[in-house]
This record gives sequence, structure tokens and C-alpha cells, in this order.
Amino acid sequence: MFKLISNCSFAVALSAALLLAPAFAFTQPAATVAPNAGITSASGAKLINGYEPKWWKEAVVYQIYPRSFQDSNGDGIGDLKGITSRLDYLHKLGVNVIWLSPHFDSPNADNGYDIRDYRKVMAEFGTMDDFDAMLAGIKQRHMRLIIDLVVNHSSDEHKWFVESRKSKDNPYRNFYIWRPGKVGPDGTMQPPNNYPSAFSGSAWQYDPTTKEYYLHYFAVKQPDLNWDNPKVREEVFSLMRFWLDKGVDGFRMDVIPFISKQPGLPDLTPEQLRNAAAVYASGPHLTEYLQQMNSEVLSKYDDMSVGEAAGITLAQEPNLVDDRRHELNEIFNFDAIRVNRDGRKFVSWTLPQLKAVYTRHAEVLTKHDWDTVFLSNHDNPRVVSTFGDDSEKFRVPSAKLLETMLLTLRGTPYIYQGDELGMTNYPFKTIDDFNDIEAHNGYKEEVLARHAVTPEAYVENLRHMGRDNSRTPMQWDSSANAGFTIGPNAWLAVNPNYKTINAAQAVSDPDSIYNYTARLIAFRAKTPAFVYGDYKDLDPEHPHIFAYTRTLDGESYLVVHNFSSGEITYTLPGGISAAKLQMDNYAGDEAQTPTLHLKGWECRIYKQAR
Ligand code: TEU
Ligand code: CA
Repeated sequence: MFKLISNCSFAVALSAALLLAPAFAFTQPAATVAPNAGITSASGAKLINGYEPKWWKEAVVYQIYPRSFQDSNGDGIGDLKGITSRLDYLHKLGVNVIWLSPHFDSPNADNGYDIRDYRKVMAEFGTMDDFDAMLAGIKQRHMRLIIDLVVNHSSDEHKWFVESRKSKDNPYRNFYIWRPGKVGPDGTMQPPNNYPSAFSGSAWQYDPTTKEYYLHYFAVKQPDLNWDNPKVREEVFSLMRFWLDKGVDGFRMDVIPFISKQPGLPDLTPEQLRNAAAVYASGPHLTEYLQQMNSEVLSKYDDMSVGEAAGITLAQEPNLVDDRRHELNEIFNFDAIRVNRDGRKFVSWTLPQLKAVYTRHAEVLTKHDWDTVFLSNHDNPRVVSTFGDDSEKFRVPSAKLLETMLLTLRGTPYIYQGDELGMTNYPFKTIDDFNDIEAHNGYKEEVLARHAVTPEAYVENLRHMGRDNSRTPMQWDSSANAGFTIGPNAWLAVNPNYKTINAAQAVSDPDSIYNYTARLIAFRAKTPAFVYGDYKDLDPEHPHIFAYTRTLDGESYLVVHNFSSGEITYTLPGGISAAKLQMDNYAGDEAQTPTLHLKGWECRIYKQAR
């Protein structure tokens, strides 16, 4: 496997009342914010603390992995009708944008990230009518939908590739990246260069029909599209318009920095081999292709775009998101997720390392840039098991703390399905418990072929890092298969802890992570400081306390987290008074004092006196 270094997350009545408020409070005509008078953006909008207000900056995004969300017909596979049946659950949580992982026709070599037909719904997920009904249900609830644009590669079963591989002079030959092999010193045919695939082995696959190799940065069944061919770009822009014209509100773009390939495709140096993603993400035409996509498609709609930015460093981030460049709105930068891993290997991490990520982001990104905040997704383990404490005693408070952090840091927050329930990693025992192609290919290479690790050590690492941790079915209730399916078998095993950790329990319990998160989202929706406010870490070196302020127009909120299971007495650094408690993940009985007595994994939000 190559190291994708940059990848490669009150009272119930009150919260219900707040949820009736418009979905995007600050950019609605009646702004609740006092913007910096007289300062306007290029588009004429009044700036807020130097930022141009946008609905996608104020959004709280919820990621749905459709295969695992809700099955409606008993085949054990989540589907679009299932999603539609759960929209009220999401609306009550208060999220206002849904990011749907791929729902397109696919042979599922990589669970839909290998697309066979970009204009067709995956048969297992339903029909285009089901999609339209889902979209209508989302709009009815004043939410928005972004879909997954996977166009660095397609499926090898896409008609373009079926044609492309037929002959060297096929009109679609140049839709993909074909090269003759090299003759090795021993006379055998070798791949054109030493590029590694993210899913183990070479990034080249020999195809006997034309006796050439095609490039695939991911699985063999995911051939990379040739973006240097203008016809490929036209096809992509056309399929984007197809979905935008249907009413979707934008795209999450899969490994988008990889679309421009290196001229001549030279071998990677040993140094580059340690971080192939950085080379794959630095092709010379990336800017040109994204600007073309923006001018021909994105700029014509009121949409949002978020790029998955494998291989992009923080310093490079403005090249993709600075609003004067007209490319993307925001990207997923994996700096935070990466603190506990070396490639795909789980390593220990410290709180100062994590805090430093957020400080660096605040320093490097300007008011023309926008950031994302996430700690989990369908490629990463469960947030509470990774950054919190999933023991019985601390699972609930630490999951609430992590949601608090996500929703009060700088940038658009992304909640991955099930994290609002505190769903945990799965107790995998052997490689046979996994579905994920990455897990299986890695096992074949590292355990079976290279004997680099024992089967036990390999599975132990996957228990922490494996992508299937977050892909186990949503836990809806305590009935068989957690209410995910009425059929006998879910496509991937349900976590055995579903009897206690499930949505039915969470929705009915006012103190659940779900209801706490709903209150937090409602609080954020009326508190522009959490969106547009400045960020300051008050105590970067403290090993267990994460304390920061968000300040807008003289209004300041203080957020304090105890990232440990121990009780901590903490005195706020010089001059900071704790002021008025707004939210607490434990029953808030604390006196208002600069010295705080924090329980294990306690977090609080205070409003500071002016
Ligand atoms: O992921 C690309 C990526 O950079 C990863 O996080 C990757 O899945 C992992 O590191 C493999 O080592 C995107 C999608 O999110 C992922 O689900 C797909 O498998 C991949 O692209 C290919 O489409
Ligand atoms: Ca189904």
C-alpha cells in the first residue's frame, strides 16, 4: 500500500422549537449578525469579520454511506427509500446538508467508488424515482444535498473503458491512461513505471487485448480517467450539470487533486515513494482543470464543492480554496485525522499535536479561504473509539465532547452517520470479518506475500484503523440487525453493542449524544461566532485540556474540553474569566469561576462577559 500521507468526521422542547428556525440563519435576509459596517466582498455581500457569508460556511453536514444507512426491502443493503424514511431523524438532529456517498450504478469493487454509469442509480439502492423522492423530501425539510463526484477514475465496466480497452485506435482509447510496458533486465514485461496503488501493488494493470498497461491509482477495477483529454472534461462537466439541474446542491469530490497526471509519468524517487500521494496531487494542470470546471459548471449554480484533498498540504490548501481563484469552496485536509497514524498504521498521539493542527490552520488560511472540520468518515475508524474513550463509563461524555469540538472549531463541520449515537469500532477477529478491498489487498500483500506482519498484528491494526469500522450498519433500534434490515443478513455485520447503542434509545433519552448534539447544532445556528469568529487556543501545551475562544465583534465564547478520563482542576490562563455557562456535557452544576473542576471527558461552553 502506498502511504496516503495526507488522508491517505436543555430541554428537548427548546431544541425542537429552535429547529423550526430557517436552516441557514445568518445568510437569511434578516441577519442576526452585526457585520463590519461598510466592508463588502467582490460580490457586494457585507463581510462578517472579513469573511464573505455563504450558506455552505454556516452548514452542518451529515455524511450518509448509503449501503449502511437503512435498508427498506430486506435485501440487507441500505437504499434510497431507506434514507427517505429517516429524513425526520436527520432534520430533528438539525443538520442542514447531507453528503451522500456514491449512489451510482457500480459493480461495487470499492462500494460505489467505482462508477459504471454516472447517470444511473445503483440498482441495489433503487431507481431514479427513488432518488427524486429522496431529494424532494430533503428540500421539503429545508435541507440540501451534495453528492459524491468520483471522476479521477471510473469503473472498468464503464462503457468508456469497455471501449477503450478494445483497441489502440478506439475513439475512447484516450479516455484512460495507457502505456506500453518496459522490458526488464531479465527480458520480462514490467509496468511502465514504479507507481504504487493505494490498494497495494502496482498502479498499472496489464491488459492482454492490446498488450498495454492502464493506470489505476486505486483498485484494478478503477482505471484513472485521462483529464488531459478535453473530451473527458466535457463528459464530466456534462454529468455534473445533469445532477445540478436535477436540484442537487453540489459535490464532494473524490481524490480530486489526482486528476492531473505528471508529464511523462517518470518513476518516483525513493523519497517520493514515501509519499506518492503528494506527487499524484501535484500535476501541472490541476489549477487549470478546476478553474475550467468552476467557470463552466460550478459558477453557474448556487452550489457547494468540497474536495477530498489527499496529498495536499496545508500550505497548498489556499491554491484550491482561495475564493479569488474560483476553484473549490473547501477541502478535506487530513492533518487532524493523521495525528494518530503513520500511513495506515495506528500510532499513539498527544493532545498538543492535535491542537497544533487547528492553530496552524488558523494561521495559514486567510479570510479568503474556508476550512472543514471532521474526525471521521467512511474511510476512517469511529470517532469515539479513536479520539475519545469508548469504555462504558466515558463513551457518552467523550462522544459529546468530540461533537462539541467539531461544532465549535473553525470551518464547516462534518458529522459521519452514527457518530451522533456514539457508535464504536467493531470487534473484528479475523481478516474474514472484513469486506473492504483495502483490508483484503493489504492482507494479501503484507501478510501472505511479504510476511511483513503476522495475521494477528495485521488485524489488530485494522481494529483501530480499518475502514469497515465505520461501515457497519446504522443502529436504529434493539430489534434484530439493529432495525437496519428486516432481512436475515446485513451486508456487513452489525456491531453487537446495538442493543444499548441505537437511535430509538437516543431519540427518547434527553441526555443522549443525539439530543445533546441537536441542542449544540441549534446553539451554533444562532451563534455566528462559531462560524465566522476568530479562533485562539489558550493553552497549546496542556497535555489534557483543550481550551479555546471564538470571538466575533466583541462577543466571545470559551470552549473547554478535558481530553482525559481523570478529573482535572484547571485554572484558566491569565485574565480569562469563565463567565456564563451555556452548554455542558455533564449536568451543569458548576459555579462560575476561573478555576474549573472538570470530570473525565467533560466539556463546557461559556459566554464571556464583554
Ligand atoms: O479515498 C481516497 C483516500 O485518500 C483514502 O482515504 C483512501 O480510501 C485510503 O487511504 C486508502 O488507503 C477516496 C474514497 O473516500 C474512498 O472510499 C475510495 O476508496 C477512494 O477514494 C477511491 O475512490
Ligand atoms: Ca435494500
